[in-house]
Amino acid sequence: MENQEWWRSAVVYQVYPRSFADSDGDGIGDLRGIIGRLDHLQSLGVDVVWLSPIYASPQDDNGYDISDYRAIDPVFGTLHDVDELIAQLHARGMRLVMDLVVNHTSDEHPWFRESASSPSNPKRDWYWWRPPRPGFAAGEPGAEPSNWESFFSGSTWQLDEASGEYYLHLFSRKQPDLNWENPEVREAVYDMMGWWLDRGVDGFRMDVINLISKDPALPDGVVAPGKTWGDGFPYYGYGPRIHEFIHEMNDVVFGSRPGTFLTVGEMPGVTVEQARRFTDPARREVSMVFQFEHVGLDHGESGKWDARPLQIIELKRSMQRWQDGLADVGWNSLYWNNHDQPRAVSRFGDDGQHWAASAKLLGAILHLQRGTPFIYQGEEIGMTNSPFTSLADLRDIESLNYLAGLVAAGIEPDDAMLTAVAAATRDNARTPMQWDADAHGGFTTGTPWISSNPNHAELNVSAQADDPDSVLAFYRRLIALRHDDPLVTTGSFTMLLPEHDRLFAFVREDGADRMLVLGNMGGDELAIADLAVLDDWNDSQLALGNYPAASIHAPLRAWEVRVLRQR
Ligand code: ISL
Repeated sequence: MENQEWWRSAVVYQVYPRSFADSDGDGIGDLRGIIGRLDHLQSLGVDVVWLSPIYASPQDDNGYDISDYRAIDPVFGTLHDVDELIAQLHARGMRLVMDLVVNHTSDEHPWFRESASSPSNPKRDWYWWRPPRPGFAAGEPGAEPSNWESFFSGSTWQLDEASGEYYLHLFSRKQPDLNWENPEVREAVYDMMGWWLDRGVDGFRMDVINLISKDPALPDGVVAPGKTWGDGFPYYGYGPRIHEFIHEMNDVVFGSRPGTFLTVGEMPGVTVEQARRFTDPARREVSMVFQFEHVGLDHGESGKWDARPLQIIELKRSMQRWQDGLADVGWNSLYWNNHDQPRAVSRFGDDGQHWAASAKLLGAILHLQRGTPFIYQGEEIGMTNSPFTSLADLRDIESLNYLAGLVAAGIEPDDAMLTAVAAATRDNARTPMQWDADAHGGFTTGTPWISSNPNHAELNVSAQADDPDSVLAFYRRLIALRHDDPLVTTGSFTMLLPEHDRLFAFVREDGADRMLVLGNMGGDELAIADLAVLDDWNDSQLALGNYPAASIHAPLRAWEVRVLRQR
Protein backbone atom coordinates (compact mmCIF):
# COMPACT_ATOMS: atom_id res chain seq x y z
CA MET A 1 0.00 0.00 0.00
CA GLU A 2 2.83 2.38 0.92
CA ASN A 3 4.33 2.03 -2.52
CA GLN A 4 1.04 1.93 -4.37
CA GLU A 5 -0.09 5.12 -2.75
CA TRP A 6 3.30 6.85 -2.92
CA TRP A 7 1.55 10.21 -3.31
CA ARG A 8 0.42 10.14 0.32
CA SER A 9 3.91 11.05 1.50
CA ALA A 10 4.73 13.28 -1.48
CA VAL A 11 4.89 17.04 -1.87
CA VAL A 12 3.72 18.53 -5.16
CA TYR A 13 5.10 21.73 -6.68
CA GLN A 14 2.98 23.60 -9.22
CA VAL A 15 4.74 25.35 -12.06
CA TYR A 16 2.84 27.99 -14.05
CA PRO A 17 5.09 27.82 -17.12
CA ARG A 18 4.21 31.26 -18.47
CA SER A 19 5.61 32.91 -15.32
CA PHE A 20 8.36 30.55 -14.13
CA ALA A 21 11.50 31.06 -16.21
CA ASP A 22 12.01 32.44 -19.71
CA SER A 23 14.96 30.94 -21.59
CA ASP A 24 14.66 32.84 -24.87
CA GLY A 25 13.92 36.43 -23.90
CA ASP A 26 10.43 36.65 -25.42
CA GLY A 27 9.00 37.60 -22.02
CA ILE A 28 7.05 34.33 -21.62
CA GLY A 29 8.31 31.45 -19.51
CA ASP A 30 9.00 28.18 -21.33
CA LEU A 31 10.01 24.52 -20.97
CA ARG A 32 13.73 25.13 -21.39
CA GLY A 33 13.40 27.73 -18.66
CA ILE A 34 11.93 25.07 -16.36
CA ILE A 35 14.64 22.57 -17.29
CA GLY A 36 17.22 25.21 -16.36
CA ARG A 37 15.74 25.57 -12.87
CA LEU A 38 15.43 21.94 -11.79
CA ASP A 39 18.23 22.35 -9.23
CA HIS A 40 15.98 24.69 -7.30
CA LEU A 41 13.16 22.12 -7.22
CA GLN A 42 15.52 19.32 -6.29
CA SER A 43 17.11 21.27 -3.45
CA LEU A 44 13.65 22.16 -2.18
CA GLY A 45 12.96 18.42 -2.04
CA VAL A 46 9.62 18.19 -3.84
CA ASP A 47 8.52 14.85 -5.29
CA VAL A 48 6.15 15.86 -8.06
CA VAL A 49 5.95 18.75 -10.48
CA TRP A 50 2.51 19.70 -11.81
CA LEU A 51 2.68 21.80 -14.95
CA SER A 52 -0.15 24.15 -15.84
CA PRO A 53 -1.10 23.73 -19.54
CA ILE A 54 1.63 23.92 -22.16
CA TYR A 55 -0.44 22.60 -25.08
CA ALA A 56 -1.16 24.44 -28.31
CA SER A 57 -3.59 27.20 -27.44
CA PRO A 58 -4.79 30.64 -28.53
CA GLN A 59 -4.04 31.60 -24.88
CA ASP A 60 -7.41 33.21 -24.26
CA ASP A 61 -7.24 31.80 -20.71
CA ASN A 62 -3.45 31.27 -20.57
CA GLY A 63 -3.58 27.77 -21.99
CA TYR A 64 -6.76 26.52 -20.28
CA ASP A 65 -8.19 26.76 -23.80
CA ILE A 66 -6.51 23.98 -25.76
CA SER A 67 -6.52 23.71 -29.56
CA ASP A 68 -4.34 20.57 -29.80
CA TYR A 69 -3.83 18.18 -26.88
CA ARG A 70 -0.89 16.46 -28.53
CA ALA A 71 1.14 19.52 -29.48
CA ILE A 72 3.11 22.00 -27.39
CA ASP A 73 2.44 25.68 -27.87
CA PRO A 74 5.46 27.19 -29.60
CA VAL A 75 5.75 29.87 -26.91
CA PHE A 76 6.57 27.07 -24.44
CA GLY A 77 8.76 24.87 -26.66
CA THR A 78 8.46 21.50 -28.34
CA LEU A 79 7.52 17.89 -27.61
CA HIS A 80 11.23 17.18 -27.56
CA ASP A 81 11.57 19.65 -24.67
CA VAL A 82 8.81 17.84 -22.78
CA ASP A 83 10.55 14.51 -23.30
CA GLU A 84 13.72 16.04 -21.94
CA LEU A 85 11.88 17.53 -18.97
CA ILE A 86 10.35 14.13 -18.16
CA ALA A 87 13.74 12.42 -18.44
CA GLN A 88 15.51 15.01 -16.30
CA LEU A 89 12.83 14.97 -13.62
CA HIS A 90 12.86 11.18 -13.49
CA ALA A 91 16.65 11.15 -13.32
CA ARG A 92 16.38 13.38 -10.24
CA GLY A 93 13.74 11.17 -8.64
CA MET A 94 10.84 13.52 -9.34
CA ARG A 95 7.61 12.86 -11.20
CA LEU A 96 5.63 14.94 -13.68
CA VAL A 97 1.89 15.55 -13.60
CA MET A 98 0.23 17.28 -16.53
CA ASP A 99 -2.80 19.53 -16.48
CA LEU A 100 -5.77 17.86 -18.15
CA VAL A 101 -8.36 20.34 -19.40
CA VAL A 102 -11.23 18.31 -20.83
CA ASN A 103 -14.38 20.00 -19.60
CA HIS A 104 -13.87 22.27 -22.60
CA THR A 105 -11.53 22.84 -25.51
CA SER A 106 -10.61 26.00 -27.36
CA ASP A 107 -13.07 27.15 -30.01
CA GLU A 108 -10.04 26.80 -32.30
CA HIS A 109 -9.70 23.08 -31.63
CA PRO A 110 -10.39 21.09 -34.86
CA TRP A 111 -13.13 19.19 -32.97
CA PHE A 112 -15.00 22.42 -32.36
CA ARG A 113 -14.29 23.78 -35.83
CA GLU A 114 -15.87 20.66 -37.30
CA SER A 115 -18.71 20.75 -34.82
CA ALA A 116 -19.47 24.38 -35.69
CA SER A 117 -19.20 23.80 -39.44
CA SER A 118 -22.78 22.56 -39.78
CA PRO A 119 -25.64 21.17 -37.69
CA SER A 120 -25.32 17.93 -39.63
CA ASN A 121 -21.59 17.49 -39.04
CA PRO A 122 -20.85 14.15 -37.29
CA LYS A 123 -19.07 16.10 -34.52
CA ARG A 124 -22.01 18.46 -33.94
CA ASP A 125 -22.95 16.50 -30.85
CA TRP A 126 -19.41 16.68 -29.39
CA TYR A 127 -20.38 20.04 -27.87
CA TRP A 128 -23.59 21.46 -26.38
CA TRP A 129 -25.56 23.08 -29.20
CA ARG A 130 -29.09 24.30 -28.60
CA PRO A 131 -31.65 26.36 -30.56
CA PRO A 132 -32.89 29.65 -29.08
CA ARG A 133 -35.40 29.40 -26.25
CA PRO A 134 -38.89 28.72 -27.70
CA GLY A 135 -40.66 31.96 -28.54
CA PHE A 136 -37.42 33.90 -28.98
CA ALA A 137 -35.47 34.76 -32.11
CA ALA A 138 -31.75 33.97 -32.18
CA GLY A 139 -29.77 36.81 -30.64
CA GLU A 140 -32.75 38.38 -28.88
CA PRO A 141 -32.14 39.00 -25.14
CA GLY A 142 -33.64 36.05 -23.28
CA ALA A 143 -33.16 33.66 -26.22
CA GLU A 144 -30.25 31.93 -24.44
CA PRO A 145 -31.17 28.24 -24.01
CA SER A 146 -30.70 28.50 -20.23
CA ASN A 147 -30.13 31.44 -17.90
CA TRP A 148 -26.78 30.19 -16.55
CA GLU A 149 -24.04 32.64 -15.67
CA SER A 150 -20.51 31.99 -16.88
CA PHE A 151 -17.62 31.72 -14.38
CA PHE A 152 -16.13 34.57 -16.38
CA SER A 153 -19.23 36.86 -16.34
CA GLY A 154 -22.25 37.06 -18.65
CA SER A 155 -24.23 34.19 -20.19
CA THR A 156 -22.79 30.70 -20.68
CA TRP A 157 -24.29 30.68 -24.19
CA GLN A 158 -22.74 32.09 -27.34
CA LEU A 159 -24.76 32.51 -30.51
CA ASP A 160 -23.31 31.06 -33.69
CA GLU A 161 -24.65 33.38 -36.40
CA ALA A 162 -24.18 30.82 -39.16
CA SER A 163 -26.50 28.16 -37.75
CA GLY A 164 -28.63 30.36 -35.50
CA GLU A 165 -27.85 27.99 -32.60
CA TYR A 166 -26.05 28.60 -29.34
CA TYR A 167 -23.15 26.67 -27.81
CA LEU A 168 -22.44 26.28 -24.12
CA HIS A 169 -19.31 27.68 -22.47
CA LEU A 170 -19.09 27.64 -18.67
CA PHE A 171 -15.90 29.73 -18.95
CA SER A 172 -14.99 32.15 -21.77
CA ARG A 173 -16.75 32.06 -25.13
CA LYS A 174 -13.49 30.69 -26.51
CA GLN A 175 -13.83 27.66 -24.19
CA PRO A 176 -16.81 25.63 -25.49
CA ASP A 177 -17.86 22.73 -23.21
CA LEU A 178 -17.39 19.20 -24.50
CA ASN A 179 -20.44 16.95 -24.43
CA TRP A 180 -19.38 14.01 -22.26
CA GLU A 181 -22.73 12.31 -22.93
CA ASN A 182 -21.28 11.38 -26.31
CA PRO A 183 -19.16 8.20 -25.99
CA GLU A 184 -16.93 9.28 -28.88
CA VAL A 185 -15.85 12.34 -26.88
CA ARG A 186 -14.92 10.19 -23.91
CA GLU A 187 -13.01 7.74 -26.07
CA ALA A 188 -11.05 10.57 -27.72
CA VAL A 189 -10.14 12.02 -24.32
CA TYR A 190 -9.07 8.65 -22.87
CA ASP A 191 -6.99 7.96 -25.94
CA MET A 192 -5.19 11.28 -25.59
CA MET A 193 -4.54 10.64 -21.88
CA GLY A 194 -2.99 7.27 -22.74
CA TRP A 195 -0.78 8.95 -25.30
CA TRP A 196 0.67 11.19 -22.57
CA LEU A 197 1.09 8.33 -20.10
CA ASP A 198 2.95 6.36 -22.73
CA ARG A 199 5.27 9.34 -23.11
CA GLY A 200 6.17 8.95 -19.44
CA VAL A 201 4.01 11.35 -17.46
CA ASP A 202 2.99 10.23 -13.98
CA GLY A 203 -0.53 11.52 -13.71
CA PHE A 204 -2.91 14.37 -14.24
CA ARG A 205 -4.38 17.33 -12.44
CA MET A 206 -7.88 17.40 -13.90
CA ASP A 207 -9.26 20.87 -14.49
CA VAL A 208 -12.84 21.44 -13.23
CA ILE A 209 -13.46 17.71 -13.60
CA ASN A 210 -16.61 17.82 -11.45
CA LEU A 211 -18.29 19.92 -14.16
CA ILE A 212 -18.13 17.39 -17.02
CA SER A 213 -21.55 15.82 -16.43
CA LYS A 214 -24.43 18.18 -17.13
CA ASP A 215 -28.14 17.62 -16.61
CA PRO A 216 -29.09 17.25 -20.31
CA ALA A 217 -32.33 19.16 -19.69
CA LEU A 218 -30.20 22.25 -18.90
CA PRO A 219 -32.80 23.71 -16.51
CA ASP A 220 -32.76 27.40 -15.59
CA GLY A 221 -31.09 28.26 -12.29
CA VAL A 222 -32.19 30.55 -9.49
CA VAL A 223 -31.44 34.23 -10.12
CA ALA A 224 -30.12 35.80 -6.91
CA PRO A 225 -31.38 39.28 -5.98
CA GLY A 226 -29.58 41.94 -7.99
CA LYS A 227 -28.23 39.42 -10.53
CA THR A 228 -28.97 39.18 -14.25
CA TRP A 229 -28.08 35.52 -14.72
CA GLY A 230 -29.04 32.36 -12.91
CA ASP A 231 -26.95 29.80 -11.05
CA GLY A 232 -26.51 26.69 -13.20
CA PHE A 233 -24.23 24.99 -10.69
CA PRO A 234 -26.91 22.61 -9.36
CA TYR A 235 -27.20 21.24 -12.91
CA TYR A 236 -23.52 20.82 -13.77
CA GLY A 237 -21.57 20.93 -10.46
CA TYR A 238 -22.19 17.29 -9.55
CA GLY A 239 -24.09 16.03 -12.57
CA PRO A 240 -26.01 12.78 -12.83
CA ARG A 241 -23.21 10.81 -14.52
CA ILE A 242 -20.17 12.35 -12.82
CA HIS A 243 -19.07 9.25 -10.89
CA GLU A 244 -19.69 7.03 -13.88
CA PHE A 245 -17.49 9.18 -16.13
CA ILE A 246 -14.64 9.52 -13.66
CA HIS A 247 -14.67 5.83 -12.85
CA GLU A 248 -14.77 4.92 -16.52
CA MET A 249 -11.83 7.23 -17.20
CA ASN A 250 -9.87 5.62 -14.41
CA ASP A 251 -10.71 2.16 -15.64
CA VAL A 252 -9.95 2.71 -19.32
CA VAL A 253 -6.89 4.94 -18.95
CA PHE A 254 -5.13 3.61 -15.87
CA GLY A 255 -6.65 0.14 -15.51
CA SER A 256 -4.56 -1.42 -18.25
CA ARG A 257 -1.27 0.25 -17.28
CA PRO A 258 1.19 -0.88 -14.65
CA GLY A 259 2.16 1.52 -11.89
CA THR A 260 0.29 4.03 -9.77
CA PHE A 261 -0.51 7.42 -11.15
CA LEU A 262 -1.44 10.58 -9.32
CA THR A 263 -4.87 11.92 -10.22
CA VAL A 264 -6.00 15.19 -8.72
CA GLY A 265 -9.54 16.27 -9.45
CA GLU A 266 -9.93 20.03 -9.34
CA MET A 267 -13.50 20.45 -8.12
CA PRO A 268 -14.89 23.90 -7.37
CA GLY A 269 -17.95 23.63 -5.12
CA VAL A 270 -17.32 19.99 -4.11
CA THR A 271 -18.61 19.02 -0.66
CA VAL A 272 -16.82 16.83 1.90
CA GLU A 273 -19.41 14.10 1.40
CA GLN A 274 -18.87 14.12 -2.38
CA ALA A 275 -15.10 14.21 -1.93
CA ARG A 276 -15.27 11.06 0.20
CA ARG A 277 -16.88 9.28 -2.73
CA PHE A 278 -14.44 10.66 -5.30
CA THR A 279 -11.39 9.67 -3.25
CA ASP A 280 -12.55 6.38 -1.73
CA PRO A 281 -9.87 3.99 -3.09
CA ALA A 282 -12.46 1.22 -3.40
CA ARG A 283 -14.36 3.25 -6.01
CA ARG A 284 -11.26 3.85 -8.17
CA GLU A 285 -11.97 7.43 -9.21
CA VAL A 286 -9.24 9.96 -8.22
CA SER A 287 -6.39 10.03 -5.68
CA MET A 288 -7.49 13.35 -4.19
CA VAL A 289 -9.60 16.41 -4.95
CA PHE A 290 -8.76 20.11 -4.90
CA GLN A 291 -11.56 21.79 -2.97
CA PHE A 292 -12.14 25.51 -2.48
CA GLU A 293 -13.94 25.92 0.82
CA HIS A 294 -11.03 27.47 2.74
CA VAL A 295 -10.11 29.88 -0.06
CA GLY A 296 -13.71 31.09 -0.26
CA LEU A 297 -13.95 32.11 3.41
CA ASP A 298 -12.87 35.68 2.73
CA HIS A 299 -15.37 36.10 -0.11
CA GLY A 300 -18.25 38.42 0.68
CA GLU A 301 -21.92 38.02 -0.21
CA SER A 302 -21.39 38.83 -3.85
CA GLY A 303 -18.32 36.69 -4.24
CA LYS A 304 -14.61 37.08 -4.70
CA TRP A 305 -14.62 40.77 -5.70
CA ASP A 306 -16.33 41.61 -2.44
CA ALA A 307 -13.77 40.45 0.13
CA ARG A 308 -14.26 40.35 3.88
CA PRO A 309 -11.68 39.61 6.57
CA LEU A 310 -10.90 35.97 7.22
CA GLN A 311 -12.34 34.68 10.49
CA ILE A 312 -9.75 32.32 11.94
CA ILE A 313 -12.39 30.28 13.72
CA GLU A 314 -14.12 29.68 10.38
CA LEU A 315 -10.85 28.65 8.77
CA LYS A 316 -10.23 26.17 11.58
CA ARG A 317 -13.78 24.86 11.38
CA SER A 318 -13.49 24.31 7.63
CA MET A 319 -10.11 22.60 7.81
CA GLN A 320 -11.26 20.42 10.66
CA ARG A 321 -14.33 19.34 8.70
CA TRP A 322 -12.20 18.26 5.75
CA GLN A 323 -9.69 16.51 7.98
CA ASP A 324 -12.43 14.66 9.88
CA GLY A 325 -14.48 13.96 6.76
CA LEU A 326 -11.65 12.23 4.95
CA ALA A 327 -10.01 10.62 7.99
CA ASP A 328 -11.03 7.02 7.48
CA VAL A 329 -11.88 7.03 3.77
CA GLY A 330 -10.27 9.09 1.02
CA TRP A 331 -7.51 11.66 1.14
CA ASN A 332 -7.06 15.45 1.27
CA SER A 333 -5.00 17.76 -0.87
CA LEU A 334 -3.57 20.71 1.08
CA TYR A 335 -2.94 24.10 -0.47
CA TRP A 336 -3.08 27.84 0.06
CA ASN A 337 -2.05 29.00 -3.39
CA ASN A 338 -2.45 28.11 -7.03
CA HIS A 339 -2.48 30.13 -10.23
CA ASP A 340 -6.06 31.30 -9.52
CA GLN A 341 -5.58 32.55 -5.95
CA PRO A 342 -4.02 35.71 -4.53
CA ARG A 343 -0.82 35.09 -2.58
CA ALA A 344 -1.48 33.49 0.82
CA VAL A 345 1.02 35.56 2.79
CA SER A 346 -0.76 38.76 1.69
CA ARG A 347 -4.20 37.29 2.10
CA PHE A 348 -4.02 35.24 5.29
CA GLY A 349 -0.67 36.30 6.78
CA ASP A 350 1.14 39.62 7.08
CA ASP A 351 3.17 40.77 4.09
CA GLY A 352 4.59 43.74 6.05
CA GLN A 353 6.36 43.60 9.39
CA HIS A 354 5.89 39.88 10.01
CA TRP A 355 6.24 38.71 6.44
CA ALA A 356 8.78 35.91 6.98
CA ALA A 357 7.30 34.59 10.23
CA SER A 358 3.78 34.53 8.82
CA ALA A 359 4.86 32.87 5.57
CA LYS A 360 6.55 30.13 7.59
CA LEU A 361 3.59 29.70 9.92
CA LEU A 362 1.20 29.32 7.00
CA GLY A 363 3.50 26.68 5.52
CA ALA A 364 3.70 24.72 8.76
CA ILE A 365 0.02 24.69 9.74
CA LEU A 366 -0.83 23.45 6.24
CA HIS A 367 1.95 20.96 5.50
CA LEU A 368 1.61 19.22 8.84
CA GLN A 369 -2.04 18.37 8.32
CA ARG A 370 -2.99 14.97 6.96
CA GLY A 371 -2.99 15.04 3.16
CA THR A 372 -0.74 15.84 0.23
CA PRO A 373 0.62 19.41 0.24
CA PHE A 374 0.89 21.51 -2.90
CA ILE A 375 3.34 24.39 -3.17
CA TYR A 376 2.66 26.99 -5.84
CA GLN A 377 5.74 28.54 -7.42
CA GLY A 378 7.08 31.41 -5.33
CA GLU A 379 5.21 30.34 -2.20
CA GLU A 380 8.44 28.72 -0.97
CA ILE A 381 10.08 32.16 -0.86
CA GLY A 382 6.99 33.94 0.48
CA MET A 383 6.05 35.82 -2.71
CA THR A 384 3.39 38.46 -2.09
CA ASN A 385 0.53 40.10 -3.96
CA SER A 386 1.57 42.74 -6.47
CA PRO A 387 0.73 46.43 -6.15
CA PHE A 388 -1.51 46.65 -9.23
CA THR A 389 -2.53 50.28 -9.53
CA SER A 390 -4.20 50.54 -12.89
CA LEU A 391 -6.28 48.52 -15.28
CA ALA A 392 -3.37 48.42 -17.68
CA ASP A 393 -1.43 46.26 -15.19
CA LEU A 394 -4.00 43.45 -15.36
CA ARG A 395 -3.90 40.54 -17.81
CA ASP A 396 -6.36 37.97 -16.52
CA ILE A 397 -9.53 37.34 -18.52
CA GLU A 398 -11.60 36.77 -15.37
CA SER A 399 -10.70 40.22 -13.98
CA LEU A 400 -10.95 41.98 -17.33
CA ASN A 401 -14.34 40.43 -18.13
CA TYR A 402 -15.63 41.39 -14.69
CA LEU A 403 -14.59 45.01 -15.15
CA ALA A 404 -15.93 45.07 -18.72
CA GLY A 405 -19.23 43.71 -17.39
CA LEU A 406 -19.46 46.59 -14.91
CA VAL A 407 -18.82 49.12 -17.66
CA ALA A 408 -21.42 47.43 -19.90
CA ALA A 409 -23.93 47.76 -17.05
CA GLY A 410 -23.21 51.50 -16.87
CA ILE A 411 -21.05 51.28 -13.73
CA GLU A 412 -17.72 53.10 -14.07
CA PRO A 413 -15.29 51.21 -11.78
CA ASP A 414 -14.21 53.53 -8.97
CA ASP A 415 -11.06 53.36 -6.86
CA ALA A 416 -12.66 51.08 -4.30
CA MET A 417 -13.61 48.59 -7.02
CA LEU A 418 -10.14 48.69 -8.54
CA THR A 419 -8.62 48.10 -5.11
CA ALA A 420 -10.91 45.12 -4.60
CA VAL A 421 -9.96 43.68 -7.99
CA ALA A 422 -6.26 44.27 -7.33
CA ALA A 423 -6.50 42.30 -4.07
CA ALA A 424 -8.40 39.37 -5.54
CA THR A 425 -7.18 39.13 -9.14
CA ARG A 426 -5.64 35.86 -10.30
CA ASP A 427 -2.81 37.99 -11.70
CA ASN A 428 -1.37 38.15 -8.16
CA ALA A 429 -0.35 34.53 -8.63
CA ARG A 430 0.95 35.08 -12.12
CA THR A 431 3.63 37.75 -11.74
CA PRO A 432 7.05 36.37 -12.68
CA MET A 433 8.90 34.02 -10.36
CA GLN A 434 11.51 36.03 -8.45
CA TRP A 435 14.88 34.35 -8.94
CA ASP A 436 17.30 37.16 -8.13
CA ALA A 437 17.67 40.94 -7.84
CA ASP A 438 18.26 41.47 -11.57
CA ALA A 439 15.77 43.23 -13.82
CA HIS A 440 12.38 41.41 -13.72
CA GLY A 441 13.71 39.23 -10.93
CA GLY A 442 15.86 37.27 -13.35
CA PHE A 443 12.75 35.81 -14.97
CA THR A 444 13.51 37.14 -18.47
CA THR A 445 16.07 39.20 -20.32
CA GLY A 446 13.20 40.64 -22.37
CA THR A 447 9.98 42.38 -21.37
CA PRO A 448 7.80 40.12 -19.19
CA TRP A 449 4.21 39.51 -20.34
CA ILE A 450 3.09 40.80 -16.93
CA SER A 451 5.16 43.14 -14.77
CA SER A 452 7.18 41.59 -12.01
CA ASN A 453 6.49 42.56 -8.43
CA PRO A 454 8.80 45.48 -7.53
CA ASN A 455 9.79 43.69 -4.32
CA HIS A 456 11.84 41.22 -6.40
CA ALA A 457 14.91 43.31 -5.55
CA GLU A 458 14.83 41.98 -1.96
CA LEU A 459 12.47 39.03 -2.16
CA ASN A 460 14.02 36.38 -4.39
CA VAL A 461 15.43 32.85 -4.45
CA SER A 462 19.01 33.91 -4.56
CA ALA A 463 18.70 36.08 -1.43
CA GLN A 464 17.25 33.13 0.50
CA ALA A 465 19.07 30.11 -0.91
CA ASP A 466 21.95 30.11 1.60
CA ASP A 467 20.22 31.79 4.53
CA PRO A 468 19.26 29.20 7.18
CA ASP A 469 16.58 31.57 8.53
CA SER A 470 14.87 32.17 5.19
CA VAL A 471 11.36 31.18 4.22
CA LEU A 472 12.96 28.92 1.61
CA ALA A 473 15.10 27.12 4.21
CA PHE A 474 11.97 26.64 6.33
CA TYR A 475 10.08 25.08 3.43
CA ARG A 476 13.01 22.71 2.84
CA ARG A 477 12.80 21.64 6.47
CA LEU A 478 9.05 21.20 6.28
CA ILE A 479 9.34 18.94 3.24
CA ALA A 480 12.19 16.99 4.81
CA LEU A 481 10.09 16.50 7.95
CA ARG A 482 7.33 14.88 5.87
CA HIS A 483 9.84 12.59 4.21
CA ASP A 484 11.68 11.66 7.40
CA ASP A 485 8.82 11.34 9.83
CA PRO A 486 6.08 8.86 8.81
CA LEU A 487 3.74 10.34 11.43
CA VAL A 488 3.24 13.38 9.16
CA THR A 489 1.74 11.08 6.54
CA THR A 490 -0.03 8.51 8.65
CA GLY A 491 -0.94 10.15 11.95
CA SER A 492 -4.53 10.98 12.82
CA PHE A 493 -5.52 14.66 13.04
CA THR A 494 -7.26 16.34 15.96
CA MET A 495 -8.00 20.06 16.01
CA LEU A 496 -7.54 21.61 19.46
CA LEU A 497 -9.36 24.63 20.90
CA PRO A 498 -11.63 25.11 17.89
CA GLU A 499 -13.21 28.21 19.44
CA HIS A 500 -9.93 30.06 20.01
CA ASP A 501 -9.80 32.97 17.59
CA ARG A 502 -6.03 33.20 17.23
CA LEU A 503 -4.40 29.90 18.09
CA PHE A 504 -4.27 27.31 15.32
CA ALA A 505 -3.42 24.11 17.17
CA PHE A 506 -3.65 20.45 16.31
CA VAL A 507 -2.26 17.06 17.22
CA ARG A 508 -1.10 14.30 14.88
CA GLU A 509 -1.06 10.96 16.58
CA ASP A 510 -0.38 7.28 16.26
CA GLY A 511 -0.50 5.67 19.70
CA ALA A 512 2.20 7.24 21.89
CA ASP A 513 3.83 8.76 18.84
CA ARG A 514 2.57 12.35 18.71
CA MET A 515 3.14 15.77 17.22
CA LEU A 516 1.66 19.06 18.45
CA VAL A 517 1.50 22.10 16.19
CA LEU A 518 0.86 25.49 17.83
CA GLY A 519 0.47 28.54 15.62
CA ASN A 520 -0.20 32.14 16.65
CA MET A 521 -2.12 33.67 13.76
CA GLY A 522 -1.47 37.29 14.58
CA GLY A 523 1.15 39.93 15.26
CA ASP A 524 0.68 40.15 19.05
CA GLU A 525 2.21 37.86 21.62
CA LEU A 526 -0.12 35.10 22.74
CA ALA A 527 0.08 33.68 26.25
CA ILE A 528 -0.39 29.92 26.36
CA ALA A 529 0.97 29.03 29.82
CA ASP A 530 -2.46 28.23 31.21
CA LEU A 531 -3.59 25.98 28.35
CA ALA A 532 -4.37 22.61 29.88
CA VAL A 533 -3.52 20.79 26.65
CA LEU A 534 0.17 21.57 27.20
CA ASP A 535 0.34 19.63 30.45
CA ASP A 536 1.26 16.31 28.93
CA TRP A 537 3.81 17.73 26.46
CA ASN A 538 6.48 18.51 29.04
CA ASP A 539 8.86 15.84 27.76
CA SER A 540 8.53 16.82 24.09
CA GLN A 541 11.15 18.18 21.69
CA LEU A 542 10.92 21.12 19.33
CA ALA A 543 10.89 19.51 15.87
CA LEU A 544 10.49 22.74 13.94
CA GLY A 545 9.83 26.41 14.62
CA ASN A 546 10.18 29.85 13.12
CA TYR A 547 11.82 31.44 16.20
CA PRO A 548 14.69 30.41 18.48
CA ALA A 549 13.56 27.66 20.85
CA ALA A 550 11.66 28.69 23.99
CA SER A 551 10.08 26.74 26.83
CA ILE A 552 6.85 25.09 25.73
CA HIS A 553 4.84 27.29 28.09
CA ALA A 554 6.45 30.55 26.90
CA PRO A 555 4.14 32.93 25.07
CA LEU A 556 3.98 32.51 21.30
CA ARG A 557 5.66 35.43 19.59
CA ALA A 558 4.21 37.26 16.55
CA TRP A 559 3.14 34.63 13.99
CA GLU A 560 5.16 32.01 15.83
CA VAL A 561 4.64 28.36 14.99
CA ARG A 562 6.02 25.67 17.29
CA VAL A 563 6.05 22.02 16.33
CA LEU A 564 6.57 19.65 19.26
CA ARG A 565 7.35 15.98 18.93
CA GLN A 566 6.91 13.22 21.46
CA ARG A 567 7.68 9.53 21.02
O1 ISL B 1 -10.44 31.18 -10.59
C1 ISL B 1 -11.52 31.05 -10.09
C2 ISL B 1 -12.08 32.09 -9.30
O2 ISL B 1 -11.23 33.16 -9.33
C3 ISL B 1 -12.28 29.81 -10.19
O3 ISL B 1 -13.63 30.02 -10.34
C4 ISL B 1 -11.76 29.00 -11.35
O4 ISL B 1 -12.20 29.52 -12.53
C5 ISL B 1 -12.21 27.58 -11.17
O5 ISL B 1 -11.63 27.13 -10.00
C6 ISL B 1 -11.74 26.71 -12.31
O6 ISL B 1 -10.38 26.88 -12.54
C7 ISL B 1 -9.77 26.14 -13.55
O7 ISL B 1 -10.48 26.17 -14.77
C8 ISL B 1 -10.56 27.43 -15.44
C9 ISL B 1 -9.21 28.14 -15.53
O8 ISL B 1 -9.42 29.48 -15.93
C10 ISL B 1 -8.47 28.12 -14.23
O9 ISL B 1 -7.21 28.73 -14.36
C11 ISL B 1 -8.38 26.69 -13.80
O10 ISL B 1 -7.60 26.51 -12.64
C12 ISL B 1 -11.07 27.12 -16.81
O11 ISL B 1 -10.28 26.15 -17.44
